[in-house]
Amino acid sequence: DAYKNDPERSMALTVNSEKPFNAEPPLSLLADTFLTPNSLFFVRNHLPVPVVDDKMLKTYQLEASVFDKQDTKPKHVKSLTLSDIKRLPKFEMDATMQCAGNRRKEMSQVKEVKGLSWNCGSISTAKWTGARLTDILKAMGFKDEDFNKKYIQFEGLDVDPTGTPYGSSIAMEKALDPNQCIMVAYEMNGLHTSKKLIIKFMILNYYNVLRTSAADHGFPLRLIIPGVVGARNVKWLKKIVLSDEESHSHWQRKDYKCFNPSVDFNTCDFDTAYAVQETPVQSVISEPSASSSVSADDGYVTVRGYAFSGGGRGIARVDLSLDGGETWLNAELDNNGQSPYKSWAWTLWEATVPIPKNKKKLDLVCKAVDSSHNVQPERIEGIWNLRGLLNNSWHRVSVKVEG
Ligand code: MTE
Ligand code: MO
Repeated sequence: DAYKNDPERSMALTVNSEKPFNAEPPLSLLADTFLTPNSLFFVRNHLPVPVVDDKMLKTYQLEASVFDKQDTKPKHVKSLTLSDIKRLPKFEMDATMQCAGNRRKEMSQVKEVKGLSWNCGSISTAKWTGARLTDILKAMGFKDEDFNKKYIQFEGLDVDPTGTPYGSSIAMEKALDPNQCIMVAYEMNGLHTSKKLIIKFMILNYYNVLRTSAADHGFPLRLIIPGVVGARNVKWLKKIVLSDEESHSHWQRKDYKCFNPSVDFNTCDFDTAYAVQETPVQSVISEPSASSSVSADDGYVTVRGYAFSGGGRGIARVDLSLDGGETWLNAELDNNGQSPYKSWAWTLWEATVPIPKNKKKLDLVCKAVDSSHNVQPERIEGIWNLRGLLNNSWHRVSVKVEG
């Protein structure tokens, strides 16, 4: 069993698949806090979690090189140890991770799609601490001409049965742009490898709990490309390659691509389709939940949720409807003080509104507008794609009114 060394997980997660492990927090808890506790952070693994023991940590090296198709072997091979990386200027950022498959379940209800049946919880937020990717590349000693490549590729420690690792790539211009805040994290909500806490928790005998809570999310190093779909944020980061080619990883080339709604598995051409990168504007109602009811006697109902957009675009507005989208009101936004063009984390929103008289049912709908005035599409049909990716249609929740 290749998964026998997988870490323990919180019982609170809703499991979509055991091997590989894929799970999401309950929607009712998700938007309770700006930062998602590590034990509740959604998990999306394609492969077994790699074993990283103390012995391995001592000799852990992040490797990097320049490599192209015509090359017989990698050029300018460099590496840094974990302590080298921890000595670089510390960079800290709150960022939301969202799987491109978030809300796939709703898309599959329109027409069958291939993929894990995620509800609205394959999204979570953490405070990441680490070093900027550009600082790492500079410290490795790459020269200007090495950066004249079109792409930068990333590989994880996790491998498939043929020994091929999980991988991704992004454009070099993006990787080198300091405004994109791309980083290699060694702490997640302060609990990744923070020595002080480890000592404190070792005394409390919680050391292993801590270890396992970060094991699923990339311990000891995890790439964070904020505002870009989860798939490019390589966990257990081991290797970087500067190249004129995109990553050869299955998940870069043969997956995480969208097609028009008429394209099926017989007609899709993965080679010419664009690889998904920045995530589109999204919002979800986390409370009340779909099967619940509200009491007319209370007079008011509080509706809450999250909103998020890719590329650092902040949330300008969340519109809420109680009548299926006929009329709208504005929700109150809490973006935790993020700047509108560098919003790497979600915005939580809330509205307390009078329950309309003589209604048996409320048809709640939310839609967000980002700082570029991108809006969510009303219907799924127009964005349906065979892999069920990037469902950001209006989110609808109907609740009964009692009394
Ligand atoms: N990195 C590696 N090495 N292996 C993986 O399977 N899954 C990706 C990404 N990085 C993955 C990976 C996908 S599709 C997503 S959505 C995010 O990690 C999920 O991150 P999380 O499990 O920390 O929530
Ligand atoms: Mo994902």
